Formats: sequence, C-alpha cells, structure tokens
Amino acid sequence: MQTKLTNILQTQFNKTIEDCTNEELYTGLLMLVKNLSNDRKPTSTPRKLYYISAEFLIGKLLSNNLINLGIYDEIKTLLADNGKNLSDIEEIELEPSLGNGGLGRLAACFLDSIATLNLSGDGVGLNYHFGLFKQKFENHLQKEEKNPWITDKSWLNDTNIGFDVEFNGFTVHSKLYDIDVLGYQKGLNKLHLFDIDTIDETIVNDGISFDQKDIRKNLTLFLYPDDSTKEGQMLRIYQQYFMVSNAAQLILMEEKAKGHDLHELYKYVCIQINDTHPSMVIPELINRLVLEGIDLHEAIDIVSKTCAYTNHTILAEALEKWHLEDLKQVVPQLISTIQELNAIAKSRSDNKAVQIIDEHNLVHMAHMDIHFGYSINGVASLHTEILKNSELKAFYELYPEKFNNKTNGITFRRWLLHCNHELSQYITSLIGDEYKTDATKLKDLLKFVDDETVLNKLLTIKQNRKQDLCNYLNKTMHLTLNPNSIFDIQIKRLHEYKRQQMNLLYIIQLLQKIRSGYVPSTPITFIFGAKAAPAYIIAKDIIHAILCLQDIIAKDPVASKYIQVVMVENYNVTNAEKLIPACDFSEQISLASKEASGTGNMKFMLNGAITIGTEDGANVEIHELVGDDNIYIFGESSDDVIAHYNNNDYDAGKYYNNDEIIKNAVDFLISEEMTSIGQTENLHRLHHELISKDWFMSLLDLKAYIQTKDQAYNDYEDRLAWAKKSLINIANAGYFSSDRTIAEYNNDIWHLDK
Ligand code: 6GP
Repeated sequence: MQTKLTNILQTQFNKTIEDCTNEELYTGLLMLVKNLSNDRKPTSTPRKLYYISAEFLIGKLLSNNLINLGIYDEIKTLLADNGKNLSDIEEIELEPSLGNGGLGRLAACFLDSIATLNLSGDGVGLNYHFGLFKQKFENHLQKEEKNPWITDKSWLNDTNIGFDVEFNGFTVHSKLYDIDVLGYQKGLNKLHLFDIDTIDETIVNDGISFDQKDIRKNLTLFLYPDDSTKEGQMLRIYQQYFMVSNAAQLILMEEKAKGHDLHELYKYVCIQINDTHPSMVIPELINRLVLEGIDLHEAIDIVSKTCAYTNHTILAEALEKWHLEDLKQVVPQLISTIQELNAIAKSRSDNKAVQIIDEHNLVHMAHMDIHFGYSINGVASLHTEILKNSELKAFYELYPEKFNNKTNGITFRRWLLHCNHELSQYITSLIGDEYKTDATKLKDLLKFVDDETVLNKLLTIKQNRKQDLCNYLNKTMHLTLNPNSIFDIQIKRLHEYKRQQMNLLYIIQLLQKIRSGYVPSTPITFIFGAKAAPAYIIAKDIIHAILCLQDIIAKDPVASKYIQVVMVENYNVTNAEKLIPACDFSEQISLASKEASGTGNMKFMLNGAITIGTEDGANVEIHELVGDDNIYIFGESSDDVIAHYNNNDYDAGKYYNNDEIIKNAVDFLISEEMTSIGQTENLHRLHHELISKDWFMSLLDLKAYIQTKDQAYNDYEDRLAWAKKSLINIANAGYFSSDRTIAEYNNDIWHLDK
C-alpha cells in the first residue's frame, strides 16, 4: 500500500506523505480507495436487487472503505510513521446528509451488508445537493441552513448514463452519479444517485428557502423540502417520480444489456420499495413494460412478482396519500394505470379499508404496494404484529402469505470496528475475530461474565470513549463536559412519539429535587442530539425548551455540580460515531407501539450501553436477549396504548392535576426562569400541548420513568455489576448485525443467489 499511496501523492502533488497537507492526503486516499475498488470483482448473482430509497444516510466513507478493504490498520500506521493522523484526515471529508434518520441510515447499513454477503444489489436514490439541512442553534432556537457536501474530489463517480424523465408538459434529462459500495473483505455494488444538470444552487436564499416553482432548477436541491405547503408537496411528487422513472429505466436498460427476456423480468430482478416514497415505481414500470410491447395485464403481473415493500412506521402522517388531481398535474401518464390497479384491487375485495383510491380521491401509496407487491414486511417483530393485527389488518386477511417480519440490523463495521477500535480489538483479543464475519460469535464473551479483569477493562474502555467525546465536543462545539459523570444519551430525530419531552421533564424534576436538597451520588450529563423537521412546530418548541434548560442549569451554582444538559448541534452520523461508544444510558423511551424498530438502540447495546426503554420496537427483542436484569423497561404496554387510542380515554390533564411532581415539572416550562431566557410563545405552546393534548402520552409514563431511572442510576454505583450488564449487552448484540437481517431478506424475499 505504501508504494501505491506514495505514487499517487507523487503524481498528484509531487510530495511525500510527510510533506502533504491533510487535504492532499485525503485526496490521495480517496484515489487509492477508488483504484482498489476498480481492482475488485463486481458482485454478481443470478438475480439482482434494486433497493430504491429516497434516503441513504451513508455517513463519511473513508474509514469504512479502508476497513472493508482490509487496509485500515496499515494505512493508519503508515500515516502515523510519517507524523500524520488518520482521524485528522477523516475530518476533511464532508458528511452527505442524504437522509432524515432511521430509514435512511438503515438503507446505508443494508448496502454494506448486501455487498458483504456478496449479493448483487444496488441502491437507487437522488443526489440532493444540500441534503436535509444543517442545524444551527441561535437564541435557543433551531435554525436551518443548507448543507453542501459535494466537493471537487468526492466519492461520486460521473457516469455517462442519463434518461429522459417526462413530466406534465416538459422533459428533464437526468444524470447518474455512482458511489462504489465495498463490502467487508469482498463484494462490490453501487449506489446510484440521480441528478439533473440544470440545478441552480444560487436560488437558495435565506436558510433553506427557495423558489419552489422551477423544477428544472430545484428538483434535487434538498431532501424532502418542506411539505407543509402545497408547492412543497408538489415538489415531493416531482422528486419521487424522478427517482422511480430513472430507476425503472436503469433496470430495463441493464436487463436488456444482459439479454434477458422482459416477460421474465421477475426471474432476474427484485425491487425493494423502501417505505412509500418509491411506490410510483409500480405504475411506472408497468407503463414501460407496455411500451416494450407487453400486454397491460401481463405487465401488471410481472411487476407484482418483482416488487416488495417495507413499511417503516405506523404513524398515519407518514403513510403517504397523494391527491389524484395532484398526481395528474405532475405525471398524467400514470393516472390510467393507477385507475386500472384500483379497479383490480376493488375486484379482489370490496372492503373500503383496502382500496387504492378512496372516496376523497386520495391515492394510498402503501395500498398500491401491498396489492401489487409480493412481500410486505415490518422492521421488528412487534411492529410486524401491529401491522398484521391493527394497522393493516384488512390486508393481512386478504394476503396473509405476503406478510413477514425482518427485524432491523446495523453494520458492525461502522458501529463497532470503526467507531470503537479499542473495544473491537479487545474483543478480538478475548474471542478471536470470527465475530467480524459471524456476529453471533460475540456470545463467546459470556465466558468472561464474572472475570473482573475483563469487566474492569470494559470500564476503562468506556471511560476512554467518554474522554474522547469530551475532547471532540470541546474542539468542535466548545462544550465542556465532565468525563466522570454518567453519560445519559438520547439521539434521534425529534418527534413527540419519541418523547424527548418526557426526558426533559425528568431532568426538570431532578433539578427541582436538587434545589430542595437532594444530592445525586454521581453527576449526570444528559446529552441530546436531534433535528426537528422545519415545519414541525412543537418539535422545535421542545428543542427550545431543552436549550433553555441547558442554560439555566449551567448557571445554577449548586445544580451544575451534579447535572448538566447538553444539546449537540447538527446531530448526524459523524457525531453519532463519537456519542454512541461513550454512552452509559441509552434512552429508548418512545410511546409503546409507535417506534417501528429503532436502530440506535442496537448501536448503543453493541457498544456496551444499558438501555432504558419502553416495550417498543426492537427494544422488545433486546429485552428478550439480555433478560430483565440487563435492561430497564418501564411504561404501559403497546396493547394498553392502542386501547387508549381506540377508546379515546387518555386525559393528560388528569395526570397533571393529580400529581405534584408532574405538575411542578410541567409548570416549570412557563416559569419566570424559563420565559426570561426563552420565548414565552414557544414555551406556553409546549406547556399547553402537554396538559391539554399530549398526543403521545408523555405524562402517562412519566412517573414510571422517574422511578426506573432513579433505580438505574443507583445500580450504576456498583461498577462491576454495571460492567457485567454491559458485557451481557455486547455479547447478545450479534443478532442485530445487518448481515443477519440481509441474509433473511435474501432467504425469504429476494432469492438473489438462486
Ligand atoms: C424509521 C422508524 O421510525 C424506526 O423505528 C426504524 O428503526 C427505522 O425507520 C428503520 O426501519 N422510520 C423512518 O425513518 C421513516 O421515515 C417513514 O419512516
């Protein structure tokens, strides 16, 4: 490798490693990786998967590519020998923010595992120039800015591929950029990101606002532009159609090049529809097959045997429904096909719950996927059960054989090998490195469950990561944290169902307790990281309240000795990689039934944090794996919660009025102390929301949450007992490898290798 790298640097910059700047070294390493991936054999299986997704939250790629090529240690040492530091070089790379959260990060983990299992499967998505947005805090409020990431030298490879995509009255020509997806030790697939040349980055003026009308200029500027307005919604339809029309054309182009008979497309191709954003691929592909001379009903049959759908949420607002009229305005060519699909659906069932076009002329995208796809899966066992028994019950009755569960997973390359080298090396020293390709081998760690040397070493490693995090936050955000405090972390998108507000209320009641004389045994640092959707008002109010509380506690001479609140700015994959290994307490406190799976919970567990959570999503499976003693579970069950919704009997006011602790904590939001540094309007709105509506029932579980947390902090004091819990969590995390998840997708849905 040394010669390869020095040659590149010599030709590019006429410099040695030692003389290069970090920027030059980054460029050199980028070129080295691209050369090595050119030498790798592209993955090939009899069938090929196209994973279409509006989001791919890939994170920085340099280190992961070095790991997957097996040259990470060598390069790190080589650089160190020349006075250079690989982590400084990593900082040069900009993180693309091509996703919101779980769904997008999952897609990225999946691509890594698909390649690693040597399965042929490419991602298809869009090349958003400014991603989601960059979050800034100003006056305790979230501000959004554009988040440019495309630089001259990047992982994007130009291709000469492009397609005409037709909209109502005009046509755009796409341009495809590819990113190589390198599997661990073997495997090479592609992430295809479509764009158009006519995008005008200069039309973005204030923050993330721009003129939404000229599609040619704005189509791929941002991921999910604000859809609280009509124009925003229309733009989203344009984006979705652009994505799937390109996908369909790419698939047909590749299939024809391979000489396959399009009548048998389903034998060679499988399309995974990642939530409903790509659902229009169904009518689009049908139309294109018809253009190829295939009869409409045969085309429908072919596509139905090719497409499979994954559902990632039961939140009604996320189950997309587009007005037929709006679709007609953007893509009139799909309308008659959608109407035909609707007619077929009606002929299969007269149950209103399963129709595609409802009486308000809304097109239910998920319904189209279920009728005209051959598989539908949820992402954790509880979630799949809820789909079958309540949300999609009518569909389950119609097509029981289509439903299956695929519990999510994470790639251990990024979430252990890369983000916690010391832990991964230590595990290797204990059980060998088979766990890197067969994660279930982590179970061998259980042999050491009573070994004090091992337990102490785990505590030391955790302490080292906490120190690393302190250094990182100090350097990047000028925050000062106490490395000897408990790190209690909640990082995820901001949403009321995830209940950051309940965590906030816990901290407030603790502050009030400290003010009346209570002294915690060990100081606690409460860390949050979360972006709120720009148009989601209450979510932004919650961020505002957290930031105000952060200030109030920091200024309190007594409380600040024991507690600190830190809200990390611009939470993203890069800082998740620093936060997760440093965590003691992983907050997974969604209202039971609402979190489809969660994947952060798995990353924390793998890095030895202990979960405090509700019986929701994959927490249920974590609980089963580690047992009652190694997780803190609290709160009402999903059945009870679903019953509250059905009976409409949850009354937040009752909880507020009947409990002093709850009342005092909630009222603190509108106290003089808060409103003197924060915005009265926002704080009152949040207060009012909590006591009069509280749609996601944070007051319901607050008391149980307080009790459980207090118990957990108490248990933390016995350091060896805590380390044992930590070891048991790591040892049982193997199930959550995305290699396992992908093997299941392949065995049950894709069948790529046969
Ligand atoms: C998320 C779910 O909220 C999360 O529970 C799950 O782990 C993740 O998907 C991956 O399956 N959903 C989304 O991010 C989303 O946008 C439409 O759903």
